[in-house]
Amino acid sequence: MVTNNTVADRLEEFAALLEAQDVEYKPRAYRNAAANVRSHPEPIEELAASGLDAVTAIEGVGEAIGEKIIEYVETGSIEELEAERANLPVDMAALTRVEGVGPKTVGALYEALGIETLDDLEAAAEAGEIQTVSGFGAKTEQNILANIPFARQAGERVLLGNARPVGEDVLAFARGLDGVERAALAGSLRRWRPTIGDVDVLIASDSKAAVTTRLTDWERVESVAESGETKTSLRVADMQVDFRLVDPGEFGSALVYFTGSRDHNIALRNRAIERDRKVNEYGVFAVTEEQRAAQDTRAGTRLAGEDETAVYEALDLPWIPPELRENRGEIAAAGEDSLPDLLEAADLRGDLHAHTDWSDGENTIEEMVTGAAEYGHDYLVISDHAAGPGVFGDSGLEDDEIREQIEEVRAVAADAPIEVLTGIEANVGPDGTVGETDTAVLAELDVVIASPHADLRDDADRTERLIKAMENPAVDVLGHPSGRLLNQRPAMEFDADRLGAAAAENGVALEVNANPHRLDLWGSAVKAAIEAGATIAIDTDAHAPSEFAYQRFGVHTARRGWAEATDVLNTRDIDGLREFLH
Ligand code: DGT
Ligand code: CA
Ligand code: CA
Ligand code: ZN
Repeated sequence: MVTNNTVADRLEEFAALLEAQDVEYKPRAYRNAAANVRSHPEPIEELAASGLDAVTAIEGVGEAIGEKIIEYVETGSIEELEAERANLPVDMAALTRVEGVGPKTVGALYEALGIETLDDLEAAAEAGEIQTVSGFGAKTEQNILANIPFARQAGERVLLGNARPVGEDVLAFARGLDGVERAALAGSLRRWRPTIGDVDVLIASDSKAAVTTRLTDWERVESVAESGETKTSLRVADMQVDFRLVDPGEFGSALVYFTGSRDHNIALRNRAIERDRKVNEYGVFAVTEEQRAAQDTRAGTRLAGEDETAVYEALDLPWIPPELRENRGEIAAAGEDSLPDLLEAADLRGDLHAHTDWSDGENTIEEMVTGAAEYGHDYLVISDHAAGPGVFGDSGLEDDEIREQIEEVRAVAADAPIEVLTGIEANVGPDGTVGETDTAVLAELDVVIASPHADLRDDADRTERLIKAMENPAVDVLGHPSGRLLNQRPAMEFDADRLGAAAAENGVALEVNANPHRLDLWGSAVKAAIEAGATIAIDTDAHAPSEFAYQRFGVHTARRGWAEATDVLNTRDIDGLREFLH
């Protein structure tokens, strides 16, 4: 099975290898093709089977690239790619995960020092060899060294946004199999962590051997890592998928156990001990001390096991939503019956952050508005980038362009089925200043989003930097406050309590950016900010109408931060929103 993702990864690797050897133009073409293959709705295998015309129908895929794609689908490798790999035998994916190290750096360091792996890179930086290479200084060497641990860890985890669709496909497949009584996602995917180590799927069945065969026979399985009576590990879409098969009567307790988190499970076990009970993946049992010490994991009187709610009830608790199961006070809150009434997707009425082709978006204002209406929103804020430092290229809007866009947005709004508000996204500089837009222009806009895009590890006090931005009277929303890019760029560090308090004081909403590369703010920061009195906004930062669907990642991230509908700005109706903005 060859997936669109695998093909895209190969094309990107090809691009990087060429770029490392200073080849011009081609890398860009290969990257562009990779992005289009990745997002193409039809399976690349089927297109390749129908021939070159079908493959080159994908945008950005010409004949040369199309032939390589077919070669890969048919033979599992690409001759020219193998030749480039032999020319430059480096672990390109791992090395370029180090912030500040791009393909050209990899090429130069291989040429000068023979660096092939992250370990080589670390050893060379520690030995002070990198600063001896022309074009590299001591500071660069220090930065590389500091960024290696992040890169190492980033390589091991997949973005929630990529893992979730894989998990949902797997779950739908499992649920359709003969012999499967119940099935559910478990692990970090069920808790909606921002990154995922592996996909966990729990299955209740009385015919485990037959179900296991049906799982391993699935056409989307790339390889079988392990296959036993109760546990099977498969590779699907380049991810590890762990299946656990359990008796239907133990499905609920197994679901609690395999959903985790580990710390939540430990806290549950301690609560059970206080009540002369025992909880494990097989059930909740009333036990004597003798039974507790017994080898038999099912010793004692069974109180629950089949259903998750009953498992919690047997520990004198209401059911706890999976997003809360991180041992951050949820068991105590549940014990007092004071769990939050969590936000739900249906509570959201609009999106406060979207881009168009006026800056770096792909679509017109009208197309974005239509997309938002089709998604079901009551309102949309158009918030393209303002010109200024931190905005890449020259895509940001100058003051006169912002004025022009305001007119255009109002014209679209006049005929739109939903409310459309004017807005801008301005960069937060290292000193907390917000963009370069004239204050008179900012005052004309309905919404001003201030977001950090660069200088994230500037030595200044980062909390102060963000607070200063929020103190700017024009600012309504602090966008993706940490500037992190998951697996690519660490978060700017700040004190979430102080940030939340300042947001409340200045009437600024803190964004939960729902783009799967960001998820910024994240659970613990949302929780702290809300406790400090802040209002949050769940925004997709959509650059195309299809990206309005990122909203669910923002909703579940906010739920990880214990957010209720009343904590979230865009659960308000348009009048409530306007009231907050004034
Ligand atoms: P991941 O895969 O790294 O994103 O994170 P999880 O939480 O999915 O972890 P994973 O896949 O290793 O295990 C799934 C769940 O199984 C985990 O959340 C809790 C449970 N679990 C696994 N091993 C242990 C263990 O040694 N002790 C306890 N208490 N629970 C465990
Ligand atoms: Ca997992
Ligand atoms: Ca696992
Ligand atoms: Zn944006």
